[in-house]
Amino acid sequence: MERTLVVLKPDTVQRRLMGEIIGRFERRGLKIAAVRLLKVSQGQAEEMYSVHKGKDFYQPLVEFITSSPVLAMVIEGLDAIAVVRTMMGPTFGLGAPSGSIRGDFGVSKRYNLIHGSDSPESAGREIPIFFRDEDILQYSLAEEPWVYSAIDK
Ligand code: IDP
Ligand code: MG
Repeated sequence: MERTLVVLKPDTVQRRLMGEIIGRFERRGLKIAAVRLLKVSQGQAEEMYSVHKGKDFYQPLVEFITSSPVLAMVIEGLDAIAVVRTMMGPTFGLGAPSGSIRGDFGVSKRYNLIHGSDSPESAGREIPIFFRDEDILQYSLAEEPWVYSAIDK
């Protein structure tokens, strides 16, 4: 099983869309392995977005992500990184297809509701910014045998 970092950004929390978005992940069969509501610090924001340092949208992005609480999660599942990215949709809400999180709930470039790791390397770097190893739980869900068949794993 693969793990990914998901951050529901300040616009999601302020617009009371957390439950709606978490519900989509649960219904898809993904497992929540850790969750935290927190105010992102300047240092955490700089680490999270280090790959964008120097770009014109970097500074306002750091200001946005530190402006108000976020909900950070570790989500686990088969191919979780790609599955979550597909569910998120492309970066800018205006062009994101209906059915995706960004396409259903937003029209903005910066206020695009959600962050999801884009590769195993990113997930490995991003998860420890928000979670200690012991905060990530291993447990089984009763319905799991009905989410994955023998040929899936
Ligand atoms: P992603 O979130 O789809 O992976 P990235 O290119 O990694 O997109 O950009 C990180 C975040 O920076 C985006 O989610 C968005 O909030 C913001 N962002 C990216 N490009 C722009 C831009 O051109 N203008 C304003 N904000 C941007
Ligand atoms: Mg990205």
